[in-house]
Amino acid sequence: MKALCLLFVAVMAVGCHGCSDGWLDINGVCFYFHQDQSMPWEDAKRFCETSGAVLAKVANAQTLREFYEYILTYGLSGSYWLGASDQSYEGDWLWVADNSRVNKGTPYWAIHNGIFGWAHEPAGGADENCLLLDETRKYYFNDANCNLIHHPICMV
Ligand SMILES: [Ca+2]
Repeated sequence: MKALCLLFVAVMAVGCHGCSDGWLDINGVCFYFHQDQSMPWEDAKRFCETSGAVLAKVANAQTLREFYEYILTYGLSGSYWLGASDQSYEGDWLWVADNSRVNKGTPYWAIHNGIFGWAHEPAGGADENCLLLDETRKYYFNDANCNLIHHPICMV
């Protein structure tokens, strides 16, 4: 998207407008937080795809930080589905956007207090195979049951 914008500017010598109104622009990647829509993970994935988008990928720590700032700035609530799961192979988390691996640990995943002290999510095993930006975990990553009803974040 960014490269396309730069090319467009270079060739046409006009401004690049980036994301559509209501979309969050992070370095030319556009995100929409659908707070008015709630559904299971598979439906959220399809919901984004039917509009030519994809369920969101958090590509780096800056994206996670900007998501959190956006949520605070606009007073959003609820938890949001992200486009990753370990449904194909337990414990192997992949982004649907490009089939790349989800980074583990800090600064992405929430921590929980288990039998052996503090540990990072994911901890749900085969019952929790979908990636949630979890309101109850200060919007860090958490593995959740895919049938739960949450809001989609779409990405183009
Ligand atoms: Ca799992």
